[in-house]
Amino acid sequence: MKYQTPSFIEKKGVVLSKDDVPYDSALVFNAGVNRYQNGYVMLFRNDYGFCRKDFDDFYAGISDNTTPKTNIGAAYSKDGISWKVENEHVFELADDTISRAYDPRMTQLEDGSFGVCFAIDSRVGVRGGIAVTTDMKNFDIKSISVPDNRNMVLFPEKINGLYYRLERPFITGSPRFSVWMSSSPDLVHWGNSRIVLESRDIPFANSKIGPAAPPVKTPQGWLTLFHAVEEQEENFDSWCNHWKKCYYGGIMLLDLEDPSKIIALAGRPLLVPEEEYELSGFRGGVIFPGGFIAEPDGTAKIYYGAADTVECLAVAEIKDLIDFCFEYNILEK
Ligand code: M1P
Repeated sequence: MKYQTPSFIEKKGVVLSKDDVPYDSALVFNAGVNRYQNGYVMLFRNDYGFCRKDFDDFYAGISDNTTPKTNIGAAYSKDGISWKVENEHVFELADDTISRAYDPRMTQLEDGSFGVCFAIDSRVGVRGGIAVTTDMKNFDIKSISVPDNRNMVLFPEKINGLYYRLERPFITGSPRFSVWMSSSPDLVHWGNSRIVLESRDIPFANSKIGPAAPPVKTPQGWLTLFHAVEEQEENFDSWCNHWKKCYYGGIMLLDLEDPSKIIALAGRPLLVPEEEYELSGFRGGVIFPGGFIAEPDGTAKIYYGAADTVECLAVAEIKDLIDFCFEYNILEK
């Protein structure tokens, strides 16, 4: 691998997998995580109804049971490391046009409720949904975008009286999708859309990028994770044949008052797939951060899906994350 995860990042390994789920489960990944009551809550993506052999059979021309079904499960933890999954899944969307909702990201809003952003696959394109919940059981859907947009994530505070979200619309005819930002008075009506970051500005992306977890507020700015995709020459070890896309975690610092302005952006990846559980799986080589929690002791927990197969945790000092943005800042010419 041409990059390495910096040494101040401590990878804690897999914290949740299909083996922890008491209902049909093939792949557990791309979770949103937050503090909840006296511990933590995780909403995770649960793909089910198929297994590795189905893919092997598909490529051998024997079967075609490879259409993903997905629901969202909930898990709880006292320490953010050991998790217990609820007996039933908590969220699933499917109707005449929608086939599934996936990749939840969760932000605690100022009134204590949780804004949950999720992607939707539908007959008419990919859409981004926003729901509000207080109990992780009832989800009040506030808005669903027009196609094609996803990877939405809400800021935890209103800025100048408005909600803000990062998002990733799909650009017709280009594989180099960019990160955008919109604002809203009520989580329902979204507008004032602006571009924040272009994929071509990221030295470790030769394809798309996307927003990752809810930004963390620091005195220096909004510390913000994103994912960046670099197509490689070699295949990763994957259920899907010919998977060559490497997904890195990246980090930047956004202006507190105007988060469409980037203060500093590290020109090298923060999280690089290099462990076996990151390199092999449904789609090997994928790191997809969705949870970012600042702890009172100055550390941060970063939760990420690995290889589209398991959910993992990495820990770092917030100070080191900020220093990394400035030390490798590509905006400083
Ligand atoms: O397979 C890797 C990822 O591919 C998509 O990500 P992106 O939004 O960058 O296109 C999503 O399907 C995501 O769930 C998946 O982890």
